[in-house]
Amino acid sequence: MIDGLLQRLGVPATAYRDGTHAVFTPIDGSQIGSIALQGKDEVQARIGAAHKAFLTWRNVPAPRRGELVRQFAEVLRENKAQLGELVSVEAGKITQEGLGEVQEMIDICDFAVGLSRQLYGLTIASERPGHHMRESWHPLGVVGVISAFNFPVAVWAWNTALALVCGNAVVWKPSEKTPLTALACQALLEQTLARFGDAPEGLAQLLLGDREAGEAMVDDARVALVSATGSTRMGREVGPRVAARFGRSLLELGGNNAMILAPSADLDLAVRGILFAAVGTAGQRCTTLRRLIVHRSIKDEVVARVKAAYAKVRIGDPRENNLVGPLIDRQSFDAMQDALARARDEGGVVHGGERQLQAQYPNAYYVAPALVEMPAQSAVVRHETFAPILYVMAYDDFEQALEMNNEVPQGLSSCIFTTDIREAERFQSASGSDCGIANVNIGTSGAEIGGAFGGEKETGGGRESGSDAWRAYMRRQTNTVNYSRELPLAQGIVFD
Ligand code: UN1
Repeated sequence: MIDGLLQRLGVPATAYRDGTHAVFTPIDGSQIGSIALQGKDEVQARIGAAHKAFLTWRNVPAPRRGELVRQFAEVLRENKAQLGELVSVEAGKITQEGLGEVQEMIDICDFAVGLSRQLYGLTIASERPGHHMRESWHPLGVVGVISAFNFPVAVWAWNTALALVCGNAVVWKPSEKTPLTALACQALLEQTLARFGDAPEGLAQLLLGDREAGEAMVDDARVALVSATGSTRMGREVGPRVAARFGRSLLELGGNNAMILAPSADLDLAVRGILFAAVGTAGQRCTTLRRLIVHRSIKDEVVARVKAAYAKVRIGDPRENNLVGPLIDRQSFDAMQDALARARDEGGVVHGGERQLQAQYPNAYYVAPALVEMPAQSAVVRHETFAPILYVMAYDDFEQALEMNNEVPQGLSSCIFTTDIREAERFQSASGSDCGIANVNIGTSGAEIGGAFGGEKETGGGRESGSDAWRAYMRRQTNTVNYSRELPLAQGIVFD
C-alpha cells in the first residue's frame, strides 16, 4: 500500500527501504520504511550546494521565481489525494485533515506567487536637498527549516514557498518521525524544478538526520535564517545557538491556548468550536485548545454538553470515517497519562483520557479525549502536553478570565466566545489577550494562511505564512542617493 503511494509520488524505493532508521505508522504501529540518516559531513555538503544555488537564484527576477512556486502548486493539486493519504499514514491525521494540510500548502503557494510581484520597499523623504532615500528588500541566503511531526508538510511549505520567491535556497530537516512525507514533498518539488528548467541545481535540499544533522545546520554560518517549529525545549536550544553566530531565527514553539466562554455566548457554536479545536488532530496541533475558561454560571451546563459531544466522537483508523486518529507514539501516550495523573494530584477531576482499541492495535496509541475539571490553573495546566487534554476552569468576572488567559508561559493562540461586543473588543485590545492569535467566536486552531502565524513569550515570537511574514526571509537595505552637485551632511553637520 505504502509502496504504491510513495511510487506515485515519485519517491524511489531505495530512499525508504535501504536505511537503518525505522519509520512507523501510528495507525497500527507497524514499520513502513527505513531510511538512511545523514551525518554532519553530508549535511554540510548539502548546505554548501544550497548556498551555491542561492548565489544564482538571488539574481533571477522575483516574478520568475514566483513561476516556480506557481508550478509547484499545480503539482500539489495533481497529487493532493496521494500526499494527503501519506500524511494520514505517517502522521495519523484523519483524511479530512490530511487533505486540509495539503490544501494549506497549495494556499501558501498561491499567496507566494502573488507576493513575487509585491516585495515592496519604501521611498523615504530625505532631509537633504537633491537626495533620495529608499528601502530595498534583497534575498537573504540559505533558509534552514526544522519542522515537527504534526504538520509534516504544510509548515515546510509555508517556509519554502516564501523563501523561494524571496530568492533564497532551502534546506529542510523534518521530524525523524515523518521522513516519508518529507521525501514525497522533496520528490514533488524536484519534479517541478525539472519541469521549470532553469533553476540552479541544489536549490532545495532535504536533510534526513538526527540531532547531529540538526546541530550541523543550526551551527552553519551559511544558513542565514533558521525557521524552527517544535517544542519550547527545542527552541531554547536552537535560538541561542543561532544567535551565538549572529544568525537569524524564526521560532514557532509551544502553545497553551485558551478559550474564554462568556455567559452571553452562543453555546451551540461554542461546543462545536471546542470539539474541533480540542480533539481535532488528536490534540496534536500547536494551536490545539488546551484550556477552557468558562463563566461559573454556565460551567456545569458546558461540561455536560462537551462530555456528551466527546462521547460521540468516533476514534479509530484515520483513513476511515473517524474524527480522532492515534497519537503519534507511545512516548506521547505516556506523557498524556503522566499529565492526567498530575492533574489528579493537583485536585482535578478527569473525564475520559483512557487508551482505546488496545486489543485491535496493541502497538498503536488511540485515546479518548480527556476533559479535566481543575480547581485552579495549577502547574500541569501551565505546561503544554501534546495530547487531547482540555482543562476546564471557572471564572467569575471578565478581568479574571483575561488574566487567566495570559497567565501561562506560552502565547500562541486564544479565543473568546461572547456576543458582548465590549468583551470581544477588549479581548483583542492592547490590554486583552497577549497571544499572537486572538479570535472571536471561532476556536484557537485552524488558522488561514493569509494571516501572520506565530505567538509571543515561550512560543518564540516568530511569524510565518501570511501578511508581511515574508520580510523575515529577506534582508533590508537602506539606500541614499545624492543626485545634486553638493555634499550636504545629515543633521546639518558642517565638516569643511
Ligand atoms: C502547527 O500545529 O504547528 O492554525 C501549525 C492551525 C494550522 C497550523 C498549525 N493552520 O491550526
